[in-house]
Amino acid sequence: MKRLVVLLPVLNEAEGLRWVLERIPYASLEAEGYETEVLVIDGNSTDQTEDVAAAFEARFLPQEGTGKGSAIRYGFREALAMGSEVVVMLDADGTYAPEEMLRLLKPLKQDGVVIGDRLRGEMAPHSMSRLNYIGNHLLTWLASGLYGTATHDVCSGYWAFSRDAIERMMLNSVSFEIEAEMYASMVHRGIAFTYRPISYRPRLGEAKLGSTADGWNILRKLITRRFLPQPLL
Ligand SMILES: Nc1nc2c(ncn2[C@@H]2O[C@H](COP(=O)(O)OP(=O)(O)O)[C@@H](O)[C@H]2O)c(=O)[nH]1
Ligand SMILES: [Mg+2]
Repeated sequence: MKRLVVLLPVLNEAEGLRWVLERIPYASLEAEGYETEVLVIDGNSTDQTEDVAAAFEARFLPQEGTGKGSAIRYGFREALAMGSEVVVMLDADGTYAPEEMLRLLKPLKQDGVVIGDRLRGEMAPHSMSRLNYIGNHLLTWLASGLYGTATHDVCSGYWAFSRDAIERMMLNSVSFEIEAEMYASMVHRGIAFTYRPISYRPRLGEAKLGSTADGWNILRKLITRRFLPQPLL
């Protein structure tokens, strides 16, 4: 059996987290040879998020400070310490279907990464605002141009990683620029990645991403990492 950690970053996501935890396809994962553990990294939620994690017996760790990027980096360190061979990360807000994780796991290679592609997948009505839709396409197009290696969806929040890829990526993102930085790091480090279409639906609960400011932050990260391939530390 291969050890799989499902990594869920959460901030006041009680409703979405319940939705996700109810849908993790344990039986199909086991049939594919995975032994699955769920790791919830919390940005100090003030709602019932922790109770939901406890009800499903998921491992729950509060992060220091806040930020999705910091949460993911912390989650990677913990997942490696837990001996995981594969990590799947997805937002716990009801936008990404846990049932679809096998679409990412099946093509995953020993040292590669597979990313869920919302832009060529099945997007439910009202799952993305018009501004967000344009922003996602624009950032994806700019990223491909800047790095000379096509990305299909640079801000996707649904990824499957081999242990080897996690160990090789060099990251310091604090917030929502983490996915852009992972893309940049994969290009620079020669980590093989591929895309698979996934569905995307409207989130449950309240959005944490303030689209314009975060969009600029993502663009800045793409430009910085183009010329400064890794964090200075
Ligand atoms: N641990 C942690 N998770 C966060 C933080 N901010 C957002 N998240 C989680 O990251 C995921 C993506 O956030 P979301 O608001 O949906 O942003 P969007 O999908 O990029 O619009 C959700 O599961 C959030 O609960 C944070 O500061 N810390
Ligand atoms: Mg979301």
